[in-house]
Amino acid sequence: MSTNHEIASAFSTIADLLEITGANAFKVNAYRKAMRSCEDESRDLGRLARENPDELATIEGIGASTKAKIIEFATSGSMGELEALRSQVPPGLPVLLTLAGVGPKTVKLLWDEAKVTSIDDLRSAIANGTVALIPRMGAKTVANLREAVAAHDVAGSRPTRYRLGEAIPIAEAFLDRLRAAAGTVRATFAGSARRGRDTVGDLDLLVSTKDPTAAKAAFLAAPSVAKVLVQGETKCAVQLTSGLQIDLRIVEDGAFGAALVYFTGSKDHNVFLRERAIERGMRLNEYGLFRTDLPADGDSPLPLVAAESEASIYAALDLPLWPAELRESHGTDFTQQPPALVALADIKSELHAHTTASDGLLTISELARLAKARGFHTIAVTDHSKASAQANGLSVERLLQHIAAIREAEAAVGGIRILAGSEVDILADGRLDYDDSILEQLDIVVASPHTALRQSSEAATARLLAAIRHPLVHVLGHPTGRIIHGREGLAPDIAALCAAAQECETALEINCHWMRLDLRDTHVRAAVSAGCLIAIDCDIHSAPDADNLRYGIATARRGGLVASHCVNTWDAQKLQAWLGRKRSSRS
Ligand code: DGT
Ligand code: CA
Ligand code: CA
Ligand code: ZN
Repeated sequence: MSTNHEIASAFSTIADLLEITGANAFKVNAYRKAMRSCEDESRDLGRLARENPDELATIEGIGASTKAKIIEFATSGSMGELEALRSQVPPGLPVLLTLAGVGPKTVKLLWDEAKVTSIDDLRSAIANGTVALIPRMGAKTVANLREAVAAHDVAGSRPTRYRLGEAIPIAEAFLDRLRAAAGTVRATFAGSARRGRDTVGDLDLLVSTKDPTAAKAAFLAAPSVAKVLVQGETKCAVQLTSGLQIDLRIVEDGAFGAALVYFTGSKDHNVFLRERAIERGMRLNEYGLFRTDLPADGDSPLPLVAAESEASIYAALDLPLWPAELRESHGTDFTQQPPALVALADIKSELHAHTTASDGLLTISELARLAKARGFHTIAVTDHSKASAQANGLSVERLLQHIAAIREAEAAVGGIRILAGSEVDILADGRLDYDDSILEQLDIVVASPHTALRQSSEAATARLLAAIRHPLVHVLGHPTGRIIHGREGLAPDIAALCAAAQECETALEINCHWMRLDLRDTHVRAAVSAGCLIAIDCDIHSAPDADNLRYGIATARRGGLVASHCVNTWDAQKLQAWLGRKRSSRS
């Protein structure tokens, strides 16, 4: 996956540098499109380029020229065009692009008109007033630049995106404030957070109200606000002490649906919707969908077609209402009916949880009661295996005692099936951490990689394939071991894993913890198209971990997962039958 990310970022930089050096927009857009395709691709592009280069041309958004560059990168580790473009601009110039809200257009203007080629240059050009004198440079842009330089000086290298599970609780807290304000009708979050991306650049909130002043006041007065960036009648923005930015739009309730469509995005999806509107003689913007094809009548406003709800707008565009998580640009045909995506309420079991026996905080009974309170029919106790010594992994002897304790707890708690399981380490060479004779005694086996997470893609593929094909393994836990903003994790051949998992009826896990979200969305998409089973599990170590389910669901939905392929949605009987098929020697 890191190769894909490297190629995507090379394309992104090429696009930026082309724009700065004044190349035509068509070429710039082609690189941006290729960049998104590379980010979305679940197969490793480096491997594909080396082993099956013709396949590259079949990827939506990859043309002859970008295909050649992927091959060049895969074989040489660099791209000649990128190096050439870099040599055409001063070395400090690309750094300006890392400033918040500063894009290539502004950088080009600063360079052309004020000879600004570094952040230091920019700081002094702002201070001595040169920047304000640049033609086509508005006062607002100058203010933004000043903010951005100041933020850069304070924050240095803070990660620029926030993890979903860090951002959503903040969004909810702000929405609570807005809902409590006088006059509020509806309040929700939009943007990438609503689309369920694993990280968000900023939060986008939307409120409809009869009292905009009250909504604005409630928003700006939140204690975590460090700085007010914008405070207009319909538009506010703040930066929190954590650095996270929140944008707020205040609208009349009649236009809530139009605003929600617009601010949910993605930008590409919005472009698609607007073009669709134009084809039908209409115009779509954040205020509504309007007719434009009626005879002009002086200055009277365009007739409104729809604005109040998302459903009314999609319907008027002759489209099914697409779930926010799928409003991305994967070459989706939005005129087709979307899949009936898995939802939070479909989940009926948790198959990956730890207790005080290894590194969890809950006893078996506490865990079982928690699962019962959530309406689950089954909870699996899957403590760590012996190789995970740092997590107090269980020796064979302790595991056998633990199984007995689980049976006792099941009888004592009542009303919920407690599976005796283990999260067994997949050792670096693909062997499992317990012998088969031990694994056979467990109701469920989750096999996960915890160590050697920097091994080669080839070694990782072989290692994980061995676990998937192991006849006693039910679930492959957090398959890559990535930690968002922490470590890349393994980069296995996802297509090969999916093919084997499908064949062996081994479920691939979406680990719901917001630091993991592993499988990630693109991997889920590959798994869904291969027809794999998916487990959506919270990897519970303490009670609040169970609340991470929503992030795993969001990831599953981004991958197009339907309930029938998610083992956690099955009733007890169907789940038991699947678990039992991998224990046929005992039944
Ligand atoms: P992020 O914040 O980087 O994780 O991603 P988003 O998708 O939340 O992007 P953001 O916050 O810049 O804008 C929120 C939504 O507003 C975006 O998904 C679509 C809409 N939007 C913002 N700017 C534009 C634009 O220039 N054109 C169009 N068509 N839509 C825009
Ligand atoms: Ca956003
Ligand atoms: Ca935003
Ligand atoms: Zn684990």
